[in-house]
Amino acid sequence: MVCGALKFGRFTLKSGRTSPYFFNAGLLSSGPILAILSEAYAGTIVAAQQSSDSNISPLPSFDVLFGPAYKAIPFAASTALTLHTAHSISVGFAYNRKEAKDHGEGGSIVGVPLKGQKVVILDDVMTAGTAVREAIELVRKEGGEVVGVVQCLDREEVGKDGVSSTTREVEKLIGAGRVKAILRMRDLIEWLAREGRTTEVEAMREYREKYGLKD
Ligand code: OMP
Repeated sequence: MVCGALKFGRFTLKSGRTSPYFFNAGLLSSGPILAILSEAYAGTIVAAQQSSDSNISPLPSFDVLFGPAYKAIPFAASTALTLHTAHSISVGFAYNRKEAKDHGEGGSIVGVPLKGQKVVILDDVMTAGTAVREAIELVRKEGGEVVGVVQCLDREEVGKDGVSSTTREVEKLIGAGRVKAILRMRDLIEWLAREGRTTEVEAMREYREKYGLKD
């Protein structure tokens, strides 16, 4: 099913970097795509929990999936559903409002309360790590403990210092081996090469030389 979520051209990213590709997870918006995507998130979580790699501690069991507003909200909800129906794992889900509400129940978090809970942040894309850091701070402010991050796409880039990888930097905040992804930039390049899309592969490799992870 083609939904156009992966585009090639010239894009200015949140980090100010000019990228030859852009992944718009907002277009992953149909029932069939959501079913596949939530199974991919759930499968990534389950595999990380069952990891037998002696160098990396497995992802611990957790209580809540947190989907930062806006794009990750439906993904967190559908993955919580899939974890239950396909893997018999019961977790809650929560997300933030971008505008805090000052009436009714108030606050900026919707869904299960995060206080005292083990939380996995589920998000769409990670580049220089600004978005995921904000989410980590939000969860911590609410009294939750972030035990993992699962991205749909890890662009495998360096962080804001331009030296160490964003993944490493985020793992310094939440623990080694705790940042997972369904897809990485290397998977996109491999897929494009298989499809014979040499122009895109070249552009991606050039970009990776400049901003790709170096450690
Ligand atoms: P960082 O905050 O730099 O990690 O960038 C990640 C965020 O940028 C994502 O949450 C998206 O809002 C946006 N983004 C994409 O959606 N797709 C991309 O391919 C690249 C970006 C981006 O701006 O880096």
